[in-house]
Amino acid sequence: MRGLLLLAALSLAAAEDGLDAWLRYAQLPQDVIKQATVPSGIVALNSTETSPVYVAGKELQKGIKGILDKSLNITHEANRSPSVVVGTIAAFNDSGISIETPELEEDGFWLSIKGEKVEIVGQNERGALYGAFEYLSMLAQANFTEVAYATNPSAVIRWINQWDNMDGTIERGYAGPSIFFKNNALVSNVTRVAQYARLLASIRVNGIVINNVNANAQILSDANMAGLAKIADAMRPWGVKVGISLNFASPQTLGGLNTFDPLDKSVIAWWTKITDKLYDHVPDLAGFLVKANSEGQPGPLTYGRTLSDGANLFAKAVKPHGGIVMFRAFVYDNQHLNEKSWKDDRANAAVEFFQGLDDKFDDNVVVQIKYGPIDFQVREPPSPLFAHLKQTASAIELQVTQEYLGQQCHLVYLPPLWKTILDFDLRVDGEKSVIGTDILSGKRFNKKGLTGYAAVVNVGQNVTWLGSHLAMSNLYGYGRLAWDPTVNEVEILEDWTRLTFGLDDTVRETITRMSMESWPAYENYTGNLGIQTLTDITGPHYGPNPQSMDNNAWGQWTRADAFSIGMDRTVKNGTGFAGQYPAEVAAVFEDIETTPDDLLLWFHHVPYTHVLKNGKTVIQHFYDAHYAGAETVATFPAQWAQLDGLIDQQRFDETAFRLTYQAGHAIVWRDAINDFYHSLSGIADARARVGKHPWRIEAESMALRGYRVTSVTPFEAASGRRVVQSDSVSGTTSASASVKLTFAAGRYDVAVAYYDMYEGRASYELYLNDAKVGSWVGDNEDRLGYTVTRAVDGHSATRATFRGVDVGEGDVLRVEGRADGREMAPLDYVAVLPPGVVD
Ligand code: GCW
Repeated sequence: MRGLLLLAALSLAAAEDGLDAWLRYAQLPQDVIKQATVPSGIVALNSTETSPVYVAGKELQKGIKGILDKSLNITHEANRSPSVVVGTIAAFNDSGISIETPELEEDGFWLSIKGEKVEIVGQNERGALYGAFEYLSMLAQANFTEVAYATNPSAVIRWINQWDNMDGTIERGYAGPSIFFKNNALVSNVTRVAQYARLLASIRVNGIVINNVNANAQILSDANMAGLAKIADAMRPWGVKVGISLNFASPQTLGGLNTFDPLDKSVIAWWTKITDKLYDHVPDLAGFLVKANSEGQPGPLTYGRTLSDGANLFAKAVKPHGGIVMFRAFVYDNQHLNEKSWKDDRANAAVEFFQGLDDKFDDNVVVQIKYGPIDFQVREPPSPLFAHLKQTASAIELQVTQEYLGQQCHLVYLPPLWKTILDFDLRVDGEKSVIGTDILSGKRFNKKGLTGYAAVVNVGQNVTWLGSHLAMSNLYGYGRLAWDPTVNEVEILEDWTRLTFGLDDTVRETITRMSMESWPAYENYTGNLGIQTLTDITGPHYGPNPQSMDNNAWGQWTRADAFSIGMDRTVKNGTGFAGQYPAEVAAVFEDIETTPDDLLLWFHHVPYTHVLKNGKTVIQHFYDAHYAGAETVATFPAQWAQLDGLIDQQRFDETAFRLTYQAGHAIVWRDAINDFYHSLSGIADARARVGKHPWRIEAESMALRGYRVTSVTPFEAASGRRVVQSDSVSGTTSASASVKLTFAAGRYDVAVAYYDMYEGRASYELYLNDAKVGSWVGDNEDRLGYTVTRAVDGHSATRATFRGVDVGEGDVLRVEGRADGREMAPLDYVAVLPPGVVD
């Protein structure tokens, strides 16, 4: 028996924690290894330990050992044995190895695999390292084909923006504290920083801004400059340059000047001096990122100067050092937008603020534009600003951080969303102007050779980097698309899955299928038809709260009333936003007939009874989509269960937990949004599901002991608008809610809907006729990284499900809840679900 158990344990893959992400170099099966032709040694044409080529040599050694179980020696001089040789074009030439490569661009490389001879030639050191990672990626996927090709990046800027605060917190961080900052200083232990740089190099990211765009001027203190130098030293061998975000008011707040006017001589002198000093510490600093005059941040407009005056101030300071300034287009006034005015529109802000400035920016300024005109919503049209900056260098800002997209607790694979933007043809001046291949590549306009990509990423100390194993496909996908925006999103996923979880077909097919279903499902159960995510925009941006979108100056309005919904952004009758696009595109969005359904409510204000191109009314589409979305993710736990034993237990269990949570939270979303619009419009669901839950028993209707009934805000965050909460304080007696079941005897799944808040770990027990079915603790704050709240609301709403429970007619079901801290063991309902019913 013992022996058997041991064997079983050995045959399971060793537990993995996710730290190595897609760079695991897991050993291939012996029969597969046999098919590989392995070079007899490694030649890295640079012997300086901090050079990317040296690092590439080490990485090749590590990878080949891991994947093929072959130990190879590294030398730094060319020799006659058939080796894998890695170096720059210049180094190849110097060492007398004749190579014939097509023209390579900055960071590009040539990869040639012929028998035991492998040549990896970089245009620069970074390119050589990228080529080494490419070769290893092929080996790890058991791809032993002979190849000879060159690849060049679509754009020179491929950056990450961390929104890390100096106190170690991360704005919109869901994976633990910062790996860069602690206690208002840069960290001294840079182990994770170097590991991160390795991951970034493998996806060809070449720059990172490490502090929040809501920047703290203290980043420029002497001590912090020294700390920054250490970070840069840790990332440099991986070809990743470091940059920082600046606070526009620093000359005043840090420098003690009485102004931060960008045209003031003392201000210019201050920035010049501080920049020179920074470059003394970090000679290859990538540059600065600036958020100005946005959401309360200071900027040039404070002094009646233009945005270009502001950007050029920094551009001039970094110019002599070869640095660039990423100046964010996310400029809007969140104080003075007024929903009462039909023409007010936050979406108009970027183009309006940058109007007339196209020829005003210095050469080394890059305007960084969020993909959509509002803010990383589940669906947006592309920012029209991409069509307006013809002379100014520009970059797109994407968000790997799932701020409005489930905060890494929901699986949402983002490349398909990004592709709706990258593949969009803006038809500037009537000519093909696809955002990815024409505009961001710098081919369509004279962009001064500077274009590209930035992604907001919230990597934290969590060993999985993003808090979720599956969320990592978004970081990987970002790098792949920034290099080549035409690469197919399924291909990206399949590569990532093989690298992350191994070569099993079921694993690859399952993860690919779920991931490809995930964004459409998320859109279905959150906000449809271009109405935005419908989350709590004044709070955590996580759970449902549609009414938070309106009646405030944030400008993410839906203009929903009892009869109609949507933003009229037409020129003829609305905010005029549609007219910011080039003529051909403007015409499509101006006309309700040609506006695609999925952006209908972005551009038009219509009655709930408006009939869509798919034949449904707007309101019925809302209802149906929400049911469909929740049903799709309800299949995720079962899809994932197929992988039990095919991947390691640790990542299997951690992911199973999140997918089960997501399935429950999707029902929270579904019911909240449907109840809200049902109550607002008074229009019934044609399929009679909304507000009807035949398998549900509301907690407030159960026999209660020690529980009292309370209402919730927003009302739609609770089934039946009410919940029960324990009367007893933390740790004392438990409260109970019980009910005699009247369902026919049979096997059911029993779900308990409850709320899991911050600062409290209430415990629960579920009984059937005094026999315990199961127990759980409200400890999501320890297990999931989303922005937790202290309230009974759409963020804290969650479910515990017990599958396959035998229920007899007349059985008494009882939930016991024990309060802890602020968490008064809140219960919403119990659902006794026949197989296949999602409710
Ligand atoms: O969407 C908003 C976020 C803020 C963020 C801001 C920005 C860093 O909610 O957290 O601030 O966008 O992009 O500047």
